[in-house]
Amino acid sequence: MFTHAITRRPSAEMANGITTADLGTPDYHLALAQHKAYCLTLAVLGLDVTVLDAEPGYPDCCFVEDTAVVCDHVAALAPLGAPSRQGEETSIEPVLARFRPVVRVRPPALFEGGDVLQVDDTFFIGLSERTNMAGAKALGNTLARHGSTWHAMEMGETLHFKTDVSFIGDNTLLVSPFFETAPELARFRRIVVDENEAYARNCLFINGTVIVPAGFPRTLAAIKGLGRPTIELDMSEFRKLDGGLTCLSLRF
Ligand code: CIR
Repeated sequence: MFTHAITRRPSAEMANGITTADLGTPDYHLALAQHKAYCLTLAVLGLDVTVLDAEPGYPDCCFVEDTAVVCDHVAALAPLGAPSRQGEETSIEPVLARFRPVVRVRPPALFEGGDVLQVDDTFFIGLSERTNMAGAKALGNTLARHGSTWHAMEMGETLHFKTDVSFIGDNTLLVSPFFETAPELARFRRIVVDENEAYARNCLFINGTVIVPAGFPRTLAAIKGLGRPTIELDMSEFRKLDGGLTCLSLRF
């Protein structure tokens, strides 16, 4: 069960965030409203939510997931792979330190939390343009010292591992076709989400409920078909910056 989340409000500078999407400029005020709904949803699902202010100079700072990996025993602070985001982790450190001992991984090892999927005490670490093998090893070895196992995962051309793979409980993953047969994921039931609903591969599983981005009816129906409670959230403004549901929080 998760009991806590850390989020950070969108930045008034978010229009300058990194993006590969061709969906237009995010509307800051709408993003604030969507963020509020997101935080409220986590609270309704039982989490104590710490909401941090946006950090000047960091247009992508609301995607707080990328700044750390938090497990039961330790929080590993990320050396972020995107140059414009390096430094976002600094102001997260004292907040995490209230809950966990914090270790810092340092460059040239690089990782971003969006590349790290935790299922119980196994961690899948995607090797992306933001996460290198040195980063995966440094993070994996830190987690292993606390009894976890980890796998480095080769990836296709996607931003983060969790852009393509998310855990929705009951031993089930939503995956892109790229991961349909990945041997490291063989023990899971895999629901393949095709290109038409690619954004919905990133869902957020919180204490038995699956939060699904609004507007992806086939993925929603597939999850409901498993008998899972679902909540839909409008993520339109974060999607314009390549951000999904998991990106907006650290959960532990
Ligand atoms: C970035 O490119 O870093 C942001 N615009 C989006 C980060 C999304 N984070 C995530 O998938 N965990």
